[in-house]
Amino acid sequence: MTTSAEKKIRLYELALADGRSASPFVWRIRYALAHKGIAFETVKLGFTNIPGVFGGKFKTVPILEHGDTVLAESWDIAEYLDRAFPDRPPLFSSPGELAVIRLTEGWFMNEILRKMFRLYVKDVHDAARPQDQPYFRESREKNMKGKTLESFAADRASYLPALRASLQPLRIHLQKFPFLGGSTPNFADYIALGSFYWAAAAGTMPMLEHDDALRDWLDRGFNLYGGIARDPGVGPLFEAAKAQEPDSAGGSIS
Ligand SMILES: N[C@@H](CCC(=O)N[C@@H](CS)C(=O)NCC(=O)O)C(=O)O
Repeated sequence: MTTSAEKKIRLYELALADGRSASPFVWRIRYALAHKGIAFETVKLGFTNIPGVFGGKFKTVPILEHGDTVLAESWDIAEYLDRAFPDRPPLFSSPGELAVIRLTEGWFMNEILRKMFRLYVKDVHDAARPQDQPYFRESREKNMKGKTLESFAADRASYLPALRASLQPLRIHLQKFPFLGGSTPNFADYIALGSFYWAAAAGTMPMLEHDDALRDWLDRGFNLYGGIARDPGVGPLFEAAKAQEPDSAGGSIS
């Protein structure tokens, strides 16, 4: 009999024109696989390739294939990994932890990721493979009540303050703990970190102020598992430090 560990794992991911895998949902699973120490093969799909695999059964990635098991929906995949690999470090060490992370996921999706999508939707279009761009535009503009990506993104910088403010619960929590999961990272960290990675990989506008208190946690999180999210080609998440304004008297104020 083949054991779980012997069956190959394939992760179907979303590829941008530059070949980078960039999807907040895929990245939480990349983190989850690294957390459990599970090796996997990657299959990169453009947006328009997704209906061409598994007979069009799935509309989105990530899709995970493990032997005869194939499933999509990042949450289902995370739960499956714990079931299929019970001898590996758990993503959810108790039903209570799972429930609280599910709450975090709902909050993050509704309060944060929605705002990130608004800021970066035009960037994702521009970064997508040329053959995926018409599909991406049409599908997103349909959801934006007919507005063009350009008009939707035109005043996007004015939405930054609201996004930054909505990250405050993370900052408060991270004053007390190194990770959202406490002393070690858990799936809540991966949900958030995957989204920040995606914004940096596809975005052209830094999301956070230079001195944002999330910096240390983001550094720790991107460095996990041998620097899983360290990619020198990815854009900055932080604005550059503002140049020191010389005061009008030309001297320092003591
Ligand atoms: N609820 C899904 C969402 C996945 C999702 O929206 N994936 C996007 C990539 S970020 C996708 O595959 N989109 C395909 C499309 O828009 O056609 C999950 O958690 O896995």
